[in-house]
Amino acid sequence: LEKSYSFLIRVRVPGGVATSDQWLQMDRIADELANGTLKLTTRQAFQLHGVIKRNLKRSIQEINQAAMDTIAACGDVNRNVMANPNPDLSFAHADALKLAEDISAHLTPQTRAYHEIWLDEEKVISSEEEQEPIYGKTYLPRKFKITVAVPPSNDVDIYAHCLSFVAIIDGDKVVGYNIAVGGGMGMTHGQTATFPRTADIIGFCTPEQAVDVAEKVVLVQRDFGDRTDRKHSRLKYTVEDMGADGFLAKLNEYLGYDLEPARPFEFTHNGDRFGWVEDTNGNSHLTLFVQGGRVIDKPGSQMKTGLREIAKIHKGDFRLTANQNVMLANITPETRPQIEALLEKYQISESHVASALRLNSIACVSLPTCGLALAEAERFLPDVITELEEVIEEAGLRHDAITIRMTGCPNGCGRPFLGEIGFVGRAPGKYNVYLGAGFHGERLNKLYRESFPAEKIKDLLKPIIKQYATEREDGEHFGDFCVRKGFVAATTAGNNFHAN
Ligand code: SRM
Ligand code: SF4
Repeated sequence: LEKSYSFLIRVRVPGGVATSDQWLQMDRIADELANGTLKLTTRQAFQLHGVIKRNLKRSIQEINQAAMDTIAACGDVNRNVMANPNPDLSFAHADALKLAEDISAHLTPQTRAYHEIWLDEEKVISSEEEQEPIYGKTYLPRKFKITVAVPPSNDVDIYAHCLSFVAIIDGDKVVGYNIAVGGGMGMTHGQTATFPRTADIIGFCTPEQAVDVAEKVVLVQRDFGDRTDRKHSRLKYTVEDMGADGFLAKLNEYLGYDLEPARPFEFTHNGDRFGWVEDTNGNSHLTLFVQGGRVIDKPGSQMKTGLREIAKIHKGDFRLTANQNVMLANITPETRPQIEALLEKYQISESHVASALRLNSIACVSLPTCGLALAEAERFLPDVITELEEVIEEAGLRHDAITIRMTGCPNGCGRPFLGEIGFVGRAPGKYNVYLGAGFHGERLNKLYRESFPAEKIKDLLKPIIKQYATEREDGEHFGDFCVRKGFVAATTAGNNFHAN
């Protein structure tokens, strides 16, 4: 008798945009073939947990029938390309989504193996070079991650990824993109040669050049990334070792032309904007908070059922955000009253009542499904926030956004090193506590307490939060305050995350 192996399936959704029908299909597959929940990830993708081995092929086939796939959702290739999730609010967002889709299509592995293995398609014999014009025989040294952002929103966290494009807008036109390279989160506790890193902005390209730039950055990493040590193989180490200038010179050589100098832009936040927004076409968009990205029915809020019922009548689409939330986009004026009634009926209203602290939280999956977890995250962060909310309430900060992120290990799947408050699991019930990240994701935080007991977190942070309430400067964010008051030193660019 074989063991009952269970798997997770990650479904690629470039730019996070899924139709109502795709949502319904994912909802059904989650019920019939997985553990009955839908997980919205920090890369704007779906995950299904608890898919048992005998259901694996059927799940993947049904996902493909819904015009989605799991290709390159994992592995040493380009992963799901992220983009700000609301293309309908401006021309710039539409351009960003299109660029994300174009890059995604261009960098998708060409191999037919996926179709042959999972979709039972006929075997086609071709040489490996023919199959993979970009990745070649040996693919990349490690996973590769791309985002596209439209300022002032940095919700995709451009500084945390291998390569990002930041839209530069002039009047009513996207004139091009600034290019950021060399960001990343993962590290290993106790090994200072591994570190999170914020990306460097190295130049500017025109919209027509952007896909080519993405390809050539991938090629530089393919040819110069470290293939001898997986802990030193992400693009961030290639950029760190070559220096941003050295990397740019090599990239220009691969491009055959020079990138222009980067142009000015400004981010104001890296969280989601919750609630209703109306656009000039008369349609509405609603961003809903999904705690830990887990779409589930629970006492007090039947989010999974409610979103299913909404999908049955919603003529627009569902947009997964980079912060594990969901936007109901392009709600027509005719369907809005029905959707509002369903939101009410199924009590999907947390976005209106939750504290700004909770709305700005991310927790990675961690236990029980993640085999790399050292401590709880998704199941524990909500309790930590409940405790901190008492402090926040007393301090009069209920509506003040502070980014708070927890992961069960230092791989950084919830981008914890960019949280103004970051918790990273060390052992069951023990967390490294980090403070001092920039509010719009521009600066990493710094270690404040090592291996700290979970039950004392509230006592640790209470005095700092209270002091922040009374001593902050006008408009000062919590992370900046922690640095100004000396709780931690600022982490500046490059590898100084571990320096005090
Ligand atoms: Fe991740 C590995 C979950 C976003 C850095 N990540 C894993 C695995 C597959 C564990 C494993 O290898 O056995 C986790 C599956 C847990 C489970 O039970 O579901 C896992 N990662 C996730 C998700 C689901 C977290 C979430 O709660 O949303 C995210 C899925 C993204 C997606 O849709 O593609 C997820 N992972 C990230 C991010 C954030 C991002 O991409 O914006 C990071 C940090 C950014 C970066 O890559 O630098 C991230 N995951 C890692 C790493 C460390 C990579 C490194 O550079 O060292 C690992 C481990 C590895 O690759 O060896 C990892
Ligand atoms: Fe698992 Fe660690 Fe990623 Fe959390 S950060 S999902 S514990 S690998």
